[in-house]
Amino acid sequence: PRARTAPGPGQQVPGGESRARPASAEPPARDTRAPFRFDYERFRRSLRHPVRGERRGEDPETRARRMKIKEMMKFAWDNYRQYALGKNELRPLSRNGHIGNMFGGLRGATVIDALDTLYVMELEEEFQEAKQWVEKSFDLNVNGEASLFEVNIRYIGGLLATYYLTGEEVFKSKALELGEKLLPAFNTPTGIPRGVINLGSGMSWSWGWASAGSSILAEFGTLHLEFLHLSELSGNPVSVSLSQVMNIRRVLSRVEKPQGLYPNFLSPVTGGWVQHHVSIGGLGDSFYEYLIKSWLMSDKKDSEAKKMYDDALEAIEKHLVKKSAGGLTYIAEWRGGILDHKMGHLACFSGGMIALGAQHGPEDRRQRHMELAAEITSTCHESYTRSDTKLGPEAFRFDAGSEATATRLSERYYILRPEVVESYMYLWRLTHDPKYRHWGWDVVQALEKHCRVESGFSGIRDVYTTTPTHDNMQQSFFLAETLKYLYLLFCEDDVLSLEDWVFNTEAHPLPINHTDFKA
Ligand code: DMJ
Repeated sequence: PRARTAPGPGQQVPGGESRARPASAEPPARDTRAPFRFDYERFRRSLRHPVRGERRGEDPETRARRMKIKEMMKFAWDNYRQYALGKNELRPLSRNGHIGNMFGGLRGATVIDALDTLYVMELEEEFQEAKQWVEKSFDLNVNGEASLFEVNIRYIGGLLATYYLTGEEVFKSKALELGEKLLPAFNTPTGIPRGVINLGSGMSWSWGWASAGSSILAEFGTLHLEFLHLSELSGNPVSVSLSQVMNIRRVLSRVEKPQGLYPNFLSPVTGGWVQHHVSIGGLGDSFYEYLIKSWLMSDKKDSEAKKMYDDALEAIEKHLVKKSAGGLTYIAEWRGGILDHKMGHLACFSGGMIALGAQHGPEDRRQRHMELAAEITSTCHESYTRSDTKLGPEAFRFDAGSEATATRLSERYYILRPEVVESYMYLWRLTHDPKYRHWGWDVVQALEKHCRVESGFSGIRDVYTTTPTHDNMQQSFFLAETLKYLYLLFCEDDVLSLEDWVFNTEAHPLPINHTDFKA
């Protein structure tokens, strides 16, 4: 084996100061050190548990529930394959495909998002169907406007995870090729990428709806895990993808934070905040998630990420965590110092994140954070139980007499989102309190009753009626996340063990860097 020449995931770029290059600057000089090769076999040997587990001893009911969730996955996949293969998502009522405008001409979002779930659930035939589509039909030579964030978390995340799980080269090479196509988005004066990129021309710009040409915290702050792995697999000792995300980290660690909080909108030109809206839900969410997961993925070496996470959580606890009149703990949003007493469904991932982060630290803090995580998860559970369908709304509020219920017509929908069952899965693994499995099973039954239609699963427009209308969309994250987290909730802890894997924000497992995998 060659001496280690490159930083692994979560470690600093040598020299540490290379900034992403401005649009007008010269391209970075190619690194002249010898390339390395990622040693897949060595990586597999470093895992502490077989990826699909090996423990026995579960009771028949748990097994039956897991099998039921596997059946749901097969049903979702079979219908997608039959009516929409090669499109991005299935429209289960009209039985056709949906392309959408987030993926810049890329197709097969559901295939890529489903791959690792099919693999982990041992749906072998279906996994082979998906793999064949990637080999024969997944075309990266496209020309369209893509969300950098969505392409990264779904496509890059799904391809990387499937490579690590299976060792099949096709997934690695597609991930690397696609990763290269995303790099021009970083050509801004600060190196903070813009949100939209044309995958053909490399031109990038900000979302029209984002204030004053700003970039979104949850978008540029949710690249770190995938880009570190792209760097690790690329064979380039100091890869561009690594220096780009380390630069984002540097900008964020240095910028002044109001009350220690991170607003959601940052200018890619000046590097300053554009608006003081803070949220642990949409627009902010996965930035915080990637801080703690960067530290975990680095095998707890990336202490800068851990400190940023600890400081951010402290500010959140101090300024945003509230208790309702009815005793429910929630995380409010913050608009220039004024609190908005609302939680989005998206914010419900935070129960799992806080529980995961709580595992490491002094005992008193650990206990406080585990309590906070359990309370938030319980509040999110309340948002489900207080609806007629037993599924939760897109947003719920704690004002004007409401307690974990939606007050606006426009916030009553449920689009098969995963965040609540994601928190159940983490809380189950970290506490083994059986209530989390009970709550998860309630969700399975509600999905079957209200979202399962003849040809797939559909979101619903109103969770507060027992006869909801369907939105005719089977979101790809339903297969990547919702069904995967539900399945894992009824697995033994060694299936995709938290000792070996961190889940990206689309639930794609990426390995913890226990050792040096260079050949
Ligand atoms: C997913 O694509 C990811 O979890 C993302 O971080 C947030 N939204 C959806 C699911 O709700």
